[in-house]
Amino acid sequence: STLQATWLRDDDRRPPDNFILEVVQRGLAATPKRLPSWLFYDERGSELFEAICEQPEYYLTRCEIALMRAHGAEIAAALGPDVRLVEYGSGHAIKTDLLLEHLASPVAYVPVEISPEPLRQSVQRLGERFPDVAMQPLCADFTRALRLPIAPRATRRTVIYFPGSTIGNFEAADAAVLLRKMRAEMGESGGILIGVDLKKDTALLEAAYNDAAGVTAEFTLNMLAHVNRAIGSDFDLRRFRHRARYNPMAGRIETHILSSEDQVVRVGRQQVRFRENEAMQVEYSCKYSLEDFAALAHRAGLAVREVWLDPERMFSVQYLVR
Ligand code: AVI
Repeated sequence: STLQATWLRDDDRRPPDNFILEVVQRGLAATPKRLPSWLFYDERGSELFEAICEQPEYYLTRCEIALMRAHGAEIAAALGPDVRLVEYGSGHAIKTDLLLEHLASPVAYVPVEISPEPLRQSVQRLGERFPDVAMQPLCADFTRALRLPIAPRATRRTVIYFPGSTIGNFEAADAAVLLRKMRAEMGESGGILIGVDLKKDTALLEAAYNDAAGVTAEFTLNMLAHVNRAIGSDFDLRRFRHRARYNPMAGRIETHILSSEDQVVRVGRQQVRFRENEAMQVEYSCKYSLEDFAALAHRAGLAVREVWLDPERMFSVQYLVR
């Protein structure tokens, strides 16, 4: 195997330990209260997200996989030979096999993931399955400037792979900033292969974020358990609940944590009051039409070269170039 010893970890740029406390206190001081969605992803949160992907109502993963199966060869042809693939927020890299297996002579795979354990497992698995592809894992937060490992000499282009519609979790202005950062990282001849969820019937969208088994609700409330563990706050999960609704004007699912009663929560040295039914915003999942997304790409100095859709036209995978 060509599994390289490049186990890069941006320890020197790791946020200070009180970073989460500062973020939470700032979010709770805002009106309305809000917490950033990256706080979902502790170990339990990542497990719950994987369970969400298996819920019948959460069509995103199913449709994207069907799409990659149906169009893998065309997608690979668009990317061309000798690609270095950089995957943002790779997690367990469940869709990556479908891409690597079709690519002509892929040179290297660089999964960028903040959680070390899924990163280790995915390079182990993919390294065994694709022994000719150099595995260059990078343990880092993909929203920050990345120090990508040096590309092997045979690399013809760098393609950034960003599946799952994670771009939807960024508000438009932040999404444009992130796409611009990718544009710089992929270089002149590079590209971005990105999964983008599409606008559709409100009932289907809302069902996807309110599964009957309650996995999404558990995922949402786990944010409070994560915060409690990280900063010693005393959120009582039984006194809050999950709410996800589609806002058609903004074109996004808006997820809130609602306080079921009037209560006070200790956060660091502060006592924070929640009114009954007060809603704290924790996630946006933006949905795009093909035109909306082309306009966003344009704002970031990118053009949509190709779009692939699943048979039900629920989800898209798009190839962006300069
Ligand atoms: C990771 N991200 C694309 C998911 C989404 O659909 O916005 C996170 C998620 N939140 C609730 N369900 C899934």
